[in-house]
Amino acid sequence: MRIDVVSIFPEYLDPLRMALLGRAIDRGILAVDVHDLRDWTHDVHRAVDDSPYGGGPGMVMKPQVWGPCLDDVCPDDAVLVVPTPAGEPFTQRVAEELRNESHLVFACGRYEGIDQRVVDDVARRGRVRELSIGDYVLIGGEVAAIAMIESVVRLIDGVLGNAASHQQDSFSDGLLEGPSYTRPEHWRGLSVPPVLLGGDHAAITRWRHEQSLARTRARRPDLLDETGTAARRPTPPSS
Ligand code: 6GU
Repeated sequence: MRIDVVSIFPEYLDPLRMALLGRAIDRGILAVDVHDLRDWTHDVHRAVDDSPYGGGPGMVMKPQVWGPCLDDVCPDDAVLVVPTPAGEPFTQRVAEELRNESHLVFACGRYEGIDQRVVDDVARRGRVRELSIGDYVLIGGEVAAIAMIESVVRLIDGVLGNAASHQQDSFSDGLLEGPSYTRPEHWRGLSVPPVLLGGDHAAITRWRHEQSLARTRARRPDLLDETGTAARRPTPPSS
C-alpha cells in the first residue's frame, strides 16, 4: 500500500516511521510520503488560509493551494481521506474497507477546515471519504490521520507479527475484548481467574465470551442490539 499525507506540519507525521509501521516501510509492504502543503504556494508569505465567506471566526484553507497539490499527489485511482470532525465516523468497518486499497491520500486541514470545493473537485474524478475519529475536536487532521493509518495498516497481511491477532480484536466481532493476564499467578494480593489456569479450552473460550459481553454491556451498551448480542456481525476472514 502507498500512503501520501499532506500537512502544513509534516514533522507531525514522524511517528508513522516508528515501530510496526516503520518495519512495514523497511520491508516494502508500505510506502509513506509526507508533503508540505506550503510547497504548493506561490506568494512570498506562503499563505495557505484566508477568512471565511459569510463571516465568522477562524480561517479556511485556500482552494488555489490545495487544488494543485492534490492534482499532483492524488491520482484518480487513489482514495482521498479528509480527516474532519464533520466527517462520517471512522470505524473498524471503514478500516477494513480501506485496507483493500492500493493508494490512500490524507489531506490534513488545520483551522476551520478546507474550502469545500477542494473536496467536491476531487470527488468529480475520484473517491473521497471525509472521516471523523470521534466526537471531540482536534486542532488539525494530523493526529486523526495517524490514528486512521495505524488502524488500516495493521490489517495488511504481514504487518502484525501474528496474523491471527487482529481477528480477535475489540470490534472485530462487535464486542469489546475482555481482560488479559500473564505471570505471576498472584500479584499484590490479586489473582489470575482460576479458569485460565485449568487448561479446559472450551471453558476458557466460554469465560472469555462472558467477560466480553459483560464489559460491552457496562461500557458500550450501544454496541449491543435488543437481544443483548453484538449488533455488528463479524466480517469473514479475507483470503
Ligand atoms: Cl478527523 N479532525 C479533527 N480536526 N478533529 C477531529 C477529527 C478529525 N475527528 C474527531 N475530531
